[in-house]
Amino acid sequence: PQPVRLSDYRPPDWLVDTVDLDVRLHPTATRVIARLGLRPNPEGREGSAITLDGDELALKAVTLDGEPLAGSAYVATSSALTILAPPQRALVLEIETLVDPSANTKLMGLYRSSGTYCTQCEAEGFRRITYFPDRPDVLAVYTTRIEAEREEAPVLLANGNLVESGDVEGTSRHYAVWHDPWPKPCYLFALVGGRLDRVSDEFVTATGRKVDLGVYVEPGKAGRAGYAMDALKRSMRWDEEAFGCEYDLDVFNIVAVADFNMGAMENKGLNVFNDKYVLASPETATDADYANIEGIIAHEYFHNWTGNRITCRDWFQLCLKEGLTVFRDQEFSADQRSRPVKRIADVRLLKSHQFPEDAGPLAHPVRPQVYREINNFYTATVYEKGAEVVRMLKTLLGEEGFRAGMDLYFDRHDGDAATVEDFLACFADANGVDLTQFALWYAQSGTPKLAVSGQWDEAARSFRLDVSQTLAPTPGQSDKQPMVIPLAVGLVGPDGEDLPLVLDDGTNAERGVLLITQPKQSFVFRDVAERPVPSLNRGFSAPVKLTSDLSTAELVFLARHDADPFNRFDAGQTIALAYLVEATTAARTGRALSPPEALVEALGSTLEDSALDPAFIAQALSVPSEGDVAREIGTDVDPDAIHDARKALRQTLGEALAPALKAAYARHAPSGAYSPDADSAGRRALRNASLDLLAAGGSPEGIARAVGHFERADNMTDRFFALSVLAHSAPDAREAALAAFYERFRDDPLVVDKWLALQAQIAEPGTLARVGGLTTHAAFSWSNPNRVRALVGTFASINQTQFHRADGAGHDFVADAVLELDARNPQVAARLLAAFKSWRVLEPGRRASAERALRRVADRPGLSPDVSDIVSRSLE
Ligand code: BAL
Ligand code: ZN
Repeated sequence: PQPVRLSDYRPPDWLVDTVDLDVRLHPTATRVIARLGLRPNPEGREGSAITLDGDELALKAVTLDGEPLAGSAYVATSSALTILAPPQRALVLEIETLVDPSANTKLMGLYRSSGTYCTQCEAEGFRRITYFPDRPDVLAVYTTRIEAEREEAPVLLANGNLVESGDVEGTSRHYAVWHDPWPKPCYLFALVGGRLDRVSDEFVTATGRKVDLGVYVEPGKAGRAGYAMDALKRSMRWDEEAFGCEYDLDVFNIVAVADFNMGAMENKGLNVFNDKYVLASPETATDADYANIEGIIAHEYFHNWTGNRITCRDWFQLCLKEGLTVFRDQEFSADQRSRPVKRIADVRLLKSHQFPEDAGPLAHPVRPQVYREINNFYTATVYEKGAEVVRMLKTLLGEEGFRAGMDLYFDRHDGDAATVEDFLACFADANGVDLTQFALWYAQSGTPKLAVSGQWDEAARSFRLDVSQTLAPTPGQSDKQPMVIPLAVGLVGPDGEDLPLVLDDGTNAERGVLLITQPKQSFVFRDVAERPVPSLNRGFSAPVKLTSDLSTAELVFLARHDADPFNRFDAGQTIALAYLVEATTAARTGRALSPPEALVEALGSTLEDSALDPAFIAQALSVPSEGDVAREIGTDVDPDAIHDARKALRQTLGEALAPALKAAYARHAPSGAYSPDADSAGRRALRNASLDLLAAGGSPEGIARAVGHFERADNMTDRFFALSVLAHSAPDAREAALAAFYERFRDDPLVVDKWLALQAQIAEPGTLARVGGLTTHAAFSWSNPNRVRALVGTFASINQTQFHRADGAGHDFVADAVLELDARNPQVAARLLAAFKSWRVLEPGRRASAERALRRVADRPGLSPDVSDIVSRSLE
């Protein structure tokens, strides 16, 4: 496909004010009649044709102002319908098309999931329903009539409010008419038809609007939708309180479907969800599942203002709604749960998913300048780094300044299709600041590196921090400019208390934040009578890779005393990471390695600090992943050596900390029935982390404890965690436990996904054959994205030793899977292929096999635009 460039943006030539849809559902021949109220755009090109996008549509009829159009008056191709020489005035174009929802395996446009008709239109799926100017800056008011067999689809839903419903006289069919008064781009269109159960509730908004809430699920699953409904109501209240955003329709519906490319979709008033992010019960969902449901329900709801009321001018502005909405859902979850633990989890996700993206061939700015396939830009960079950029704005402007900017954004741009410039201008105007340099965060890709060193001058009673920033070249960007980096810092005195941060000019570092804007800068703090330990990038105030001259002893000190919980956690991780890098080299060279005493000391203190939140301790006990270590090493990576080093470290920690771990395990035994609340989840997390380290060495005692934990578990969190411990650490107990688990949950696809994913992660040579075998298991299907992601996606993204097998068979397997999937579902195939994103850092043998696999994919004729884009960028 031809590249699309931001610099080529032009306003649409024609606007659509109203869309009246009549959708007659049929399993293989759904008839769509679209009546579009069009008018020339005063800002478009004069006298232009009407060009509408299309994809896999069968055109049946076209009329203009009620008159059939002569064949010579339009051109219809597979990708466009062009009305030639239309009158340059307001007109009504009616288009009749046929689509086949049952044949739609791409899950874009109108398709069927377990018999339910549903739609997915973002980014460019609406053109698979009818011909339309499929771009986010064309906003229209939609009225949707849906008609279906009553027996097949008793529930008929679309955006907005229900205005009419009834039987189609003399037939077995019925209909419903929905009207959405809020103008919206077509990517927010949705309809659903099916046999579904409903969980009902209501919400009264701050100004007294009563909203009917519905969560629709497959028959028999309503008992598992209660938590999602509860999360929805909490989200609605929170958005009023935190941002003054109130809901604006009489109805808000959520529909859970089993086949879905994404996590969920924020269609106006009718969110459609992957059922993985709706359905939960103590027996089937883990604490992490509950937290994800809460976060994603909130995310999609929050889009109602950041995405729907204010949408994006073009797809380059995707971060405008996604980064901002991720930031908002992160804040919501932080308020509902433990703020420090949420921050730790978010940064872990950023580092594990976004940092490698930013460091490899798929690196792109938060706002890309060019794309060949927009589906490939729903990335960790746009979402997670996009959220970090918004967070930095808040750090720079403070709570009130940030809120003032958001208020102005909602005020100024309600109803608009906006840009990143519009967004930043609101913060600049509301605060009287210049954000020109800050805007580089949207334009420059790559993770900035920050090197910091400190010097205490005893005689002058001062402390100097020298900071330098660099940003390495990334694809398409060889020269970089210095970024604005808000660096939150503390100076921790010998007693563990923070010292005042008075700069040498007598000013205070505002809110403890140093503003880095130059390649090199120094900051001198005065009245520093004793040697402090600097705590740097507190709360992970900027998404940078920071190196410092802190000694291991100073890191241990911070792990014990830092008032900033994130840095307290991070100090331990930094010690562990440095040790793992050294241990990896030792594993490859056969060199001797000293024991990890500093880490044992730091974690020992953490475990024994009764003032700490158990969820925090659990995070601290979780040593950096194999991917984290690979990224830290950065070149000539040998995944086997990393795995061996990490395994040995976990075993050593389990042994050295055994008494404290056993005590923590015993102290956090369950008391009472399962509850998904954060405190209870934190206790389980610490108990399970203790169980895990105690079993890491495979000792009979540790394994027996895990077997008992598995057998006695009364909830999925404990049961699955114990199963994971057995799968990874107890080859002899593994198979029986896996079989028992499968037998118990074989009829529950979402739980079977856990079973598939766990087996895909086992770091043993037999795993590839196991995963290959599972692709023919009755529980697996190439058609369901959740199954594919659970089995093949987990193998490729988590199992570093087996995906990157030295014989190349792991790479070949994933390449074959990509090719198998591509004809069916290009989006899922492309996402899977992106697992190769760090291939260039591998040692030469593995690098060569990854390249061979990528070239084999690239050479396959007829690749989808999605896969072709990822493979060509990966090889560039
Ligand atoms: N807009 C796509 C799904 C999401 O980010 O909410
Ligand atoms: Zn989103």
